[in-house]
Amino acid sequence: MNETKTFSLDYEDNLDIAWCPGCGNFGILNLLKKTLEEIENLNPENFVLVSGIGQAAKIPHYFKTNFFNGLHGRALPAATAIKATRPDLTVIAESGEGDMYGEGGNHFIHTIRRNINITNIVHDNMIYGLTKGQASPTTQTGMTTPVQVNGVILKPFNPIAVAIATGATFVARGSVTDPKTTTEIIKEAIKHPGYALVDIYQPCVTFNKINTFKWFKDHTYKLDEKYDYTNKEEAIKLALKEDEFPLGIIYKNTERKPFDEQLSIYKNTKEPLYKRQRNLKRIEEFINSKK
Ligand SMILES: Cc1ncc(C[n+]2csc(CCOP(=O)(O)OP(=O)(O)O)c2C)c(N)n1
Ligand code: SF4
Repeated sequence: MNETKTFSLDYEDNLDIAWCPGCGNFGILNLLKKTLEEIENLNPENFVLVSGIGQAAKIPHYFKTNFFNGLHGRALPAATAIKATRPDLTVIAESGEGDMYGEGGNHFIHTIRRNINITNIVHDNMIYGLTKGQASPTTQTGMTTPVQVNGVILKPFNPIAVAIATGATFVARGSVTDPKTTTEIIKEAIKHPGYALVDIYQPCVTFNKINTFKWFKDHTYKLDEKYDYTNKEEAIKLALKEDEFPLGIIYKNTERKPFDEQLSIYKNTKEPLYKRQRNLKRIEEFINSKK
């Protein structure tokens, strides 16, 4: 293994981690570190973690690597910009489901449409944890919260079905109740040449007393090895099931080219923009041509 790797819990002893004991975020943090350590040729130097705002969005603070904290819901546009200027970097956009599907819902759809070559990890605890337990887009119908005192009246947002229907090229679900499967999924998602969604179930032990660790264990199952994730119709059918939820790669398609491969700026050379020589004469000519 490469000596320069430092995706370890190096900072943990010195930091007061702001998550409740037992929070599912710890499980995702630990498995992500382990997963990144195991990926060949991946180092903190060629990796960026991008998040928004929330409990899940604090994940880069406990991680020794490059990171960028966007505004609430803005992890994906920031990740897109990084990837467009530095296609040589491995980029993970990671946040809570409120951040990605609520405040960032519009970006979720359009990042999928563009097929940006990033991995989008969503910590799905079915609640707004940071702001003390209001309903999030994936909160179940009927659940009472300090704001939805008569129970949530909306049907939950289905990220898996929306992602497949919008043209996502890699759609998967993990859960902290099954770290092994989730680790395998993340490795495949990072390798995937295009946008990869990994929605990960995690309990919020403080504000969501319904979707507990046991609930996620009881309502999920691992997809059979024979399952054909290239069959879009079957994947949609599976995504629409609302009683139990499959863990694994639900849909994958490698036919669509990722966004940065289609940008004309990278047509003749893959060299990232920051390394290229500025041609001041050509810039001047361009400006003059617009006068
Ligand atoms: C534009 C904007 N709206 C609302 C907020 C308040 N806010 C901060 S975090 C958050 C919810 C985060 O929930 P989620 O993304 O599910 O993450 P969790 O805290 O559960 O990990 C909200 C509503 C904000 N910071 N900015
Ligand atoms: S409130 Fe919920 S999401 Fe936030 S740290 Fe505590 S358990 Fe985790």
